Formats: sequence, C-alpha cells, structure tokens
Amino acid sequence: MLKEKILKILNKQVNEELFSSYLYLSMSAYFSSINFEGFAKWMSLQSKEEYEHAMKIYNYILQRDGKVTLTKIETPKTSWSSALNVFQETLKHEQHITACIHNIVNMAIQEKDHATTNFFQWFVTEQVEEVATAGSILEKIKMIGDSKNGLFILDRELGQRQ
Ligand code: OFO
Repeated sequence: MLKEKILKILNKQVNEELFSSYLYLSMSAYFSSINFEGFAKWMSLQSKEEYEHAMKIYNYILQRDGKVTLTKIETPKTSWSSALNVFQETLKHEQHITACIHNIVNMAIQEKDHATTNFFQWFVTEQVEEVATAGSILEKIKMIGDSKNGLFILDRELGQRQ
C-alpha cells in the first residue's frame, strides 16, 4: 500500500504529465497553423510520449493498490511568437518537470518507499534526455537566427522523428 502523501504526489504527477501532453499538442497545433509541419510532427510525438509517461505512473499507482484520482487539466497556451519562443518554454517546462520528479524521489527516500524510489529512477534518466533534447533544439534555433532557410532545414530534420 502506498502512503497517503506518496499517493497524493503521484496523482499530481499524472496530472503534470497529462498537462505536458496537452501543452505539446497545443504547440503542435500552433506549428501546423504556421505551416511548420516538421516541428508539428515532432511536438505531436512528444505529446504522445507525455501521455505514456502519465500512464506509466497511473499503472504504477494501480499496481501498488492505490487509487488513481484524475483532476482537471490546466488549459495550455494556444499561441506563441516564434519557434524560438516555443522551445524556450519547452525547456523551461521540462526543467519544471525535472524538479517535480526529483521532489517525488526525495519524498520516497524520506518515507523509505524503496519501490517508488526505484520506479522513479527511469523518470530521472528520462528527464536528463528531455532537458538535453529541448536545450539542443533551442540552441539550433538560436544559431539559425532570422534565416528562413535555416528554419526550413530544421523543420525537415525534426519531421524525421519516428
Ligand atoms: Fe514527461 O517528460 Fe517531458 O514533461
């Protein structure tokens, strides 16, 4: 059985991951609206990954005989000023999610919940990758600056994500 405070923070994280999925889907819609189909595809795949993260935690709660409590998902923004602006916010969001994951691990250690500490190691590693990927795309966009050609090439590159 999960301790009450662990159950609460895990349910909160399900909501955080579902919001991430919603946010990236909204970013995908924004990119489609400005005809950046590669960026849109990348964001839509990212949105699916976030849904999978939510489901991993959802299934873990059930496995530990906990009650999944779904709560209202915040409305994401629907427009941004540029691709640069989107990736600045993506990086910031992933840094926030990393802090949430670290918070869960800290609490699990404090509560001597070894199973949760162990389960969340996957997320700790995943967050290193998520932050690095968002950061590297952001750096590329900064290097490209105002070059339409550069953005066109990056759009093609991101559209290759499987
Ligand atoms: Fe779930 O890793 Fe991004 O938010």
